[in-house]
Order: sequence, then C-alpha cells, then structure tokens
Amino acid sequence: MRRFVYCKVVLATSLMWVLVDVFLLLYFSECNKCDDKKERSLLPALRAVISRNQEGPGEMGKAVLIPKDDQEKMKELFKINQFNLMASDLIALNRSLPDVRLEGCKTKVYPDELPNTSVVIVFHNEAWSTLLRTVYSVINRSPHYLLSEVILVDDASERDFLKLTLENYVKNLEVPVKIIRMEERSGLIRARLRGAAASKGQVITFLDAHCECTLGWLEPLLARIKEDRKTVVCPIIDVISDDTFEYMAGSDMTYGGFNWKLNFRWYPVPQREMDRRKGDRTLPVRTPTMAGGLFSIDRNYFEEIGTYDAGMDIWGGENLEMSFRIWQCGGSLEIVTCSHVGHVFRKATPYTFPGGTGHVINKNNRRLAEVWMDEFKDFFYIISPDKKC
Ligand SMILES: [Mn+2]
Repeated sequence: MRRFVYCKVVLATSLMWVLVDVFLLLYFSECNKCDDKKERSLLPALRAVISRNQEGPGEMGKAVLIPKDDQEKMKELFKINQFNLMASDLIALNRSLPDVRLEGCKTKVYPDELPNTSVVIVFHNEAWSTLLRTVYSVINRSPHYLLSEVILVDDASERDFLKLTLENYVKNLEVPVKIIRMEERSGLIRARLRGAAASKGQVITFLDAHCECTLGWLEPLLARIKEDRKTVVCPIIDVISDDTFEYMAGSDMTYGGFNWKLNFRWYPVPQREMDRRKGDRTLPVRTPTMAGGLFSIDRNYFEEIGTYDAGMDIWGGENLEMSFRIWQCGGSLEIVTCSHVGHVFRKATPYTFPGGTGHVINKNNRRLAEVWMDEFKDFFYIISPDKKC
C-alpha cells in the first residue's frame, strides 16, 4: 500500500516537472527578440508545432477580411504593391497552410540521395511580409540537407527596410541567406543570372518574391531532376488571392501554352498527356511552356543550354524563351503535380519598366521569335505587324 503511495508521489512530481519544462520551452520560443542561440536550441519539430498558432489571421491559408473602418487605409496600401498589403502584414510570416496535394502524393517515398538546391529569389521593392513569408516557407518546409542556401537578389529596390534591416534580419535565420544587390535596375533575367552565378547548389530553384511553399514541395522536384537531369520542373502554382491572401489549390489539369502574340496562356492538359501517364495524375505532366516564376533546373544543364537570354530587359517573354530553349536543346519541361507552391497573382503590375512596358515586352518577344521560332515567327509578325522594326 505504502509503495503505491510512493509511486503516486513520484509520478505526480515528475509530471509537474514535465509541465514546467513545456512551459519554459513555450515561453522562450514565443519570444521574437531572443537571440538566435535560444531559437536554434529548440527541436525543430517541437518548434513547428508551437509556431503553428492556427487561430491567427490567414492561418491554414484562410482569407483575411479587413473590417469596414480600415478599408480606406487598406485601399491606399493596396496601391504600393498591387496586393492587399494590410492583409499580408496581419498574417504570420510562418503561417500554416492546408495540404492540397492529391492523396497519391502524400504517401510517395523519394530517394534519400537527392541533389541539393539553391533557391534564388529576385525582388524589386517587394513588401516585407510577402518576401519574408516566401523565405520562411522555403526554410520551414524544405529538408535542410537539401537546401544549400537562399539567395535574395535585390534588383535595385528603393525601399529602406530592404537594405540594412533585411540584411540583419536574415542573419538570424537557420539556413544561410545571401543578399546580392544589383547596382542598377537590371530586370528579372540579369538578376536571376547573377543569383545563379553566386549559388552553389547542384540544382537551382527560382522562386518569385511573393510565394509560399507547401509541405513536400521540394522533394518531388529534386527527385525528378535526379531521374533525368535534363528535365526542368515546375510545381503546380497555387493561387494566393491578391485581395484576401486566401490560399487556393491550383489545378493539375492545366498546363502552359502560348498564343501567337507570344503571351503565355494556361490550357487544359490534353487527353494524349493523360493517356501517356495511364491516367495517374500524380505523375509529372509534360508542358509546352511554363509561367516562368517558379522552376528548378540542374545547374550543369542550365549552363549547357546557355542559361537565359541576357539581352532581354526587365520582364516579359523570358518564360517562353526558356521553355523553347529547353525543348529545342534536348531537354523537357514538366509540371510536377505533387509539388505545390502558392503565388500572389496580381491584376496589375506594380513595377516600373524603364523604357516603357510595351517597348520592353516587344523587344523581348522579338528576340524570342527570331532566335527560336524559325519560319513560325511569321505568325507572330502577321498578328502583331507593328512589332517588326
Ligand atoms: Mn509574381
């Protein structure tokens, strides 16, 4: 009888100490300003659970609705980046997201030995919350042994918080984050090339500066490249609403194409591609073109095909140029349907185009047509006769 009482006392005291430990862990992990040593000492898994406060705005990818009283301010802030900055700023930088993958993707097993990747993110006057949420989602949802580094390339931003404040902030992150500054506004292509040149990973993964990577996004991309190093892979691009930051799953039934004005367009995946995969939607889709913002490519293959066309300015046409280049240089381009990354799609561009938007895009498209399209370029010039100079 007495032994039983002893047991109870011992159990009760140890339980108390466990609770004290949990309390201390919770207390220190909640603190944002604590130094990185405390931050690092926590077990990553435990921290992931703790940081998943699913009650906050936008958690689990839910929409953030701004109260009526703040709507005037919200509209003002919207103009800065052409998305709802007020909503974005309310959402945790490491918010939780739903698992939108096909059931068959959740149980896939990938080889242990995968190539590692550098993640290259170009930004120009990006908002703090969207840029950092991109970085956090990469760090928190990628196995660290596969993540060589994150490289942020600043294409001559003018905002102060993107200078020293950003540099100091990223020093405390648990994956090396390098910031490269372009001396003058150079555009997406030349900035990406600079990031690629500075990177060390076996694979280069390009992401936009307002993305959120979901659980399991990276492994299927790298596994496909390991299978065939000449395959360039894109995730399914999920939609993050520019109004509410709601996270909405993209479709595995659309792929990339283009029209004769050389605009990128989404089209339904044709039956022949479904048949080739014997109806298994978890297998990668061969896609004619890519949207361009998000893809992974083997570093050596990227160099073999001559990287990007460095003569293209600012933005526009480079995604089709890269797509045509890949297919015509012995590679293939695929959408890996088990990989999901969200992207804030906007209705208008917030960016300035030195030289004028139309002029820049026309110039890039002419280069695209002249280099890769042989006699098919005539379709482009017939549809857009003013483009010929
Ligand atoms: Mn974008």
